[in-house]
Amino acid sequence: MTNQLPYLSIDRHDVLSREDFIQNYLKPRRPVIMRSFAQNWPALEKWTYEYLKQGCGQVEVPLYSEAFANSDNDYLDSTQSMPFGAYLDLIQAGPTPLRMFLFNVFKYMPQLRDDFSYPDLGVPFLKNHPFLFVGGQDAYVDIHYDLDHSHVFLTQMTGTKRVILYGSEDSKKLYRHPLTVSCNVDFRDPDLERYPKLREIQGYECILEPGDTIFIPSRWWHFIEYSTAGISLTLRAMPETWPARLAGLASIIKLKVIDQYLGKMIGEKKWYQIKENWAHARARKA
Ligand SMILES: O=C(O)CCC(=O)C(=O)O
Repeated sequence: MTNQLPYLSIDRHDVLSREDFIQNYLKPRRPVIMRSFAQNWPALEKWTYEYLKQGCGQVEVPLYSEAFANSDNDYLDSTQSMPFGAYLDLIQAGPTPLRMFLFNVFKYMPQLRDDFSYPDLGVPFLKNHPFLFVGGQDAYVDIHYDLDHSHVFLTQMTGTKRVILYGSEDSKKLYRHPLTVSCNVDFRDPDLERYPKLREIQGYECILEPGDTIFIPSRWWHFIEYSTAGISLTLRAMPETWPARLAGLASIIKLKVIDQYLGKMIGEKKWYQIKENWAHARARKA
């Protein structure tokens, strides 16, 4: 039987002004879904599977499938590669756990940059780093938050996606692995006997449809499941203050470098088990 947690819904706006966004979502760090963010983007019509295939179907792309829950995989580890066009055919043919992560499609099709814009929402967008995410039905991304503490604006272009979010204050009760931005819980069917503290925190859930943009504030945990095959575009923005930006930089150094070093020293599997035990000890105290 599937374990269900009682999620709250996420605010949704057809139109959200800059001021409302800043006061009610950016400053208090609350997620929100907006239709107005991408309303004038030609990309929503133009970026069909066929169009992308014509533009860069031959490019060999890394693919991801393994969860990092229940394993010592890193969420940035790819498992295989294939030409982008063949991969698009694969996801249209039926469900597959294979997905693409952080794909810089603009390197191969720079003209795509003219098909979207950055709305003025009072945040410093990282304009050199728009990324495409593509996945087959049933693919999923285990819960994590972005290592560099950036804000995420994820726009669904085609297909639908289920998103589950938790605030950064819930890290310990999510059994976060120390020195990482991940944890071992599989949110498709969370094991509440093994992770009882999940009952004490409140998560949020939504289904994203084409044209929806979700704002995931800096350091918010996100789990993503492809309800159908689909494509989304993610724009990122730096946190507003310098201390928060420096904390993001420190996070990259601290988490990535130290975690990898200890994994090599101790052995990946043993280090993973140490982190899992440590996460349980911290959750019990939380
Ligand atoms: O939509 C996806 O496949 C993953 C998105 C994600 O995790 C992110 O933008 O940080």
